Amino acid sequence: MSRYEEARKMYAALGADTEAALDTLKDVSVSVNCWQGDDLQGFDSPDKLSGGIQATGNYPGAARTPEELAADHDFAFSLMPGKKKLNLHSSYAVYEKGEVPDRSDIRPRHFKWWVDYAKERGLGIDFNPTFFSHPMVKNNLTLSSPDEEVRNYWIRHGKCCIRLAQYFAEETGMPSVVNIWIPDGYKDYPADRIGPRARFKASLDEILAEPRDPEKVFVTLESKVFGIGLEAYTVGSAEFCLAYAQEKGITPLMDNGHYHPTETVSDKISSLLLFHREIGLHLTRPMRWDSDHVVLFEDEIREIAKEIVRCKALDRVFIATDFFDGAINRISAWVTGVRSVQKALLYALLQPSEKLTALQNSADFTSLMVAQEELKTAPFGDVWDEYLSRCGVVKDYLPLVKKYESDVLSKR
Ligand code: RNT
Ligand code: ZN
Repeated sequence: MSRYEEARKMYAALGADTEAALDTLKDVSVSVNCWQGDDLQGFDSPDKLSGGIQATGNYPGAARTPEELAADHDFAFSLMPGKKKLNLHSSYAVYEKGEVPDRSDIRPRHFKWWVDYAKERGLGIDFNPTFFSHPMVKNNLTLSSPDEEVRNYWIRHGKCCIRLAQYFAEETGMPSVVNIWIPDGYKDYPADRIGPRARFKASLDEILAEPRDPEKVFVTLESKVFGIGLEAYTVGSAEFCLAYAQEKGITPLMDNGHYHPTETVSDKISSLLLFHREIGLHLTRPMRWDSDHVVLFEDEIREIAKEIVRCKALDRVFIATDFFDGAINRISAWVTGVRSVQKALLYALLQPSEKLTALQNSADFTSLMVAQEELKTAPFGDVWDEYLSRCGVVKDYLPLVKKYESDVLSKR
């Protein structure tokens, strides 16, 4: 009997159906953050990364052009099983030689290059306005700035991005998630906390006035607790973003690096699912702060995946990765991170949720504890390997990444 056959029987004895799990997983799409490929540098501004976020490390071979980034995507995607979506930032616009980039006037032609790329590969596109790493971010403020010139510049940017998402959805035939996150905040105690939030609210209202097809374009709003250099106050806090999303009927997005360290996103998912048709997630690995380390197959990511599965919400959660590590081979980082998310989903699909819930409801917490512990040492790896082989993806990707590094990356 093959290892998988053996595992299938062992899981069946625990109450889980491996065939059903494998079948479900292959249709779950993960939106892959393009910015792991170049430490979030983008193509439209020589400015260093700013906005309270940081990529650290100077591993050689980062993509410098759309062609290089696309080639790296192709290679990385070939090593990831399952469905993928392309997740772009507006800073990855492709300009003609001599054209001066202007984020307040980005048009479909600046993204036609990526649309062609996506269409050739049958990929959908998610999108992010880029409210950072730019000279029009003044005093760390964008949509909440008291300077109307600054605020209006970024409102125009937001509107452009909604129009672009509509264009992506129409061209690819797949919905486009357009995620708004602003870095705005203060390093030290502000004198006025409500003013910036009121301006942010008014700016969002203007951006959302942009027409769009709500079945094709999903606007998400991402909150944050604090950023580096912005420790005292964050305009787009959790309360602000949740209340705003609720009132305006847009989609809340939670990044699991954006909460106080003892809060867990896994515990928040069920609450939001009771009040929103869809929710968005940015999956990352915060190491003591919002460090955006590569996602690994760890407890909290498994717990997040379990919540999505147990709530039967795989079709209501926009799952995206958000990490950027410049200290290691960036392609390996991409593959490890995305595979970790997929592993967590498979792990979650192999939980006998109904049986466990029945134990909880009958208050048999002793049996619940034993059953949950038992599952941790079930032969998960054999089911994962089976998934990779059914998807036609190699298990041991590192030799291929090393070869790509010497053939391609080392020549950059
Ligand atoms: C920053 C947010 C945001 C960015 C990306 C690049 O803290 O998490 O989502 O990481 O937009
Ligand atoms: Zn994020």
